[in-house]
Amino acid sequence: MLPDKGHCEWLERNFNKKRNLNRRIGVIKVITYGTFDLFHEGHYKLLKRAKALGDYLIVGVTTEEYDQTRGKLNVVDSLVTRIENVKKSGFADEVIIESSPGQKLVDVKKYQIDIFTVGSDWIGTFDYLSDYCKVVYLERTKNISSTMLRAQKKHIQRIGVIGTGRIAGRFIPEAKLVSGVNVEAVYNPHPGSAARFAQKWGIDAYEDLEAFYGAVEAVYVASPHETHYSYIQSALEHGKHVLCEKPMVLKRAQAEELFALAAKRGLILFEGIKTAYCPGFSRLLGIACSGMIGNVRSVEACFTKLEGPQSRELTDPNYGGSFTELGSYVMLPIIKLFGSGYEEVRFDTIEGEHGLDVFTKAHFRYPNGLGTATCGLGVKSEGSLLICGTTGYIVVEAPWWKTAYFEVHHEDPKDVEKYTDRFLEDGLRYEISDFLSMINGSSKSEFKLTRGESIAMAEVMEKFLSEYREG
Ligand code: C2G
Repeated sequence: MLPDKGHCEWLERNFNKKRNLNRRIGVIKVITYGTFDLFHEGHYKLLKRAKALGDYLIVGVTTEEYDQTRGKLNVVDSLVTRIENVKKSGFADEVIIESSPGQKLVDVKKYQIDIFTVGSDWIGTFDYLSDYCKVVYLERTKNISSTMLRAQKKHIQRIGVIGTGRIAGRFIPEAKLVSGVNVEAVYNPHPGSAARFAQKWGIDAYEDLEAFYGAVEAVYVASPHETHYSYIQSALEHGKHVLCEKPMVLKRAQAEELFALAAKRGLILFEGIKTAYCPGFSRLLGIACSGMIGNVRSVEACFTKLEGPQSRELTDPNYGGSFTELGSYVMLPIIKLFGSGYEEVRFDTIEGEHGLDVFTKAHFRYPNGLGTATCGLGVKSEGSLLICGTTGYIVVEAPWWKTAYFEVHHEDPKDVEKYTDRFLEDGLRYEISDFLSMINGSSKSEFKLTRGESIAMAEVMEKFLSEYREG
């Protein structure tokens, strides 16, 4: 039974009475929350500062289930270990468990909290609690040295970002949800760009590439397409693992050379096409290959995104256009399902200003199947994916590249199976998590986007550019 209004008011009065009593006897109660996985000095300093805000510190440690619902990936330590580490810090007077999203408000009332605090990476998120207690955001620790973790034989990968555009800005909050990585630095050679970006995200700025490489162990390349090749090469030569935004490179030989260099140096090189790593897409491929729709004979993928006429995508005469921008996505299901050995690929395009393609269809012919990859920056269409087989078809709801819902249909229109998966926020956390597992020696994610597949996509990009730009 829900408590009635009168009861709620009584509870409220009672909480306030107890809180006033706390204050009269001079006890200031502080509460904070976290996963506290791979306990490091960022956590230690946060707890120390939290304790210094008052007299009695309560720490809420998240359960595995709650972390899963809020989309935090790769949590390594068990709840018991994480609680023990919080206790060992010596700052917690009481440890509680956080198991659901609405719990903070309930706890603040239940424990008569005076101050709620978390790190500055959460600024604004918990302002709603300020009706009940003071809300303090403590400065997050930027760089985590591994001293504390070395003692536990664990390690957090220090990642640096090359480039400061939109996608780089999406990467940072997503990386925060992957336990075991810490984004610490950003590089951009243009004066002021790195500093502005770093200020926004609380990381270090570099305009000097050597110094940047000195500060990190792995890099995320999110610079303009044509610069990927040289950044990947220099990062690998400096011994850094590389996660590169799509399209990784624009020539087959470059992709081959870079994968060979990474292998020689024992480093991971990973093309970041986010769809390839999201749970729904993996399930979709599994079903398509399982024989549930017979043998796959046709794949049609479409991705359109309208861009303003002044955007880089529609004005850069060399590397703008819809296929360089979106082609990796729409090629992905075709190459995944039919392989890299297409017999023929040909392109139809509609050109806009600057000689750039605003709408492109790439037609793939395989010995036993056909693929159509459609993309547009100046023509809008349904963002659909249709996979046709000899006994049925799969239709993925738009936007299919954030695979969340799809249906398997058969000859009988009533015979439909429905599948739902989660694709959280910008979805970059899945590729970051797989990149990290590969760095840590697991090859379980390698099949999601193989070297051969990345090389085949670079080859198609090269063909397209040689026909439509250089040609
Ligand atoms: N923290 C920090 N510096 C770091 C890393 C983390 O100050 N380099 C802080 C976080 O801001 C948070 C606490 O340490 O206040 C715990 O961090 P996490 O374990 O990453 O937990 P988080 O995902 O931030 O969860 O309900 C959970 C809370 O919302 C916080």
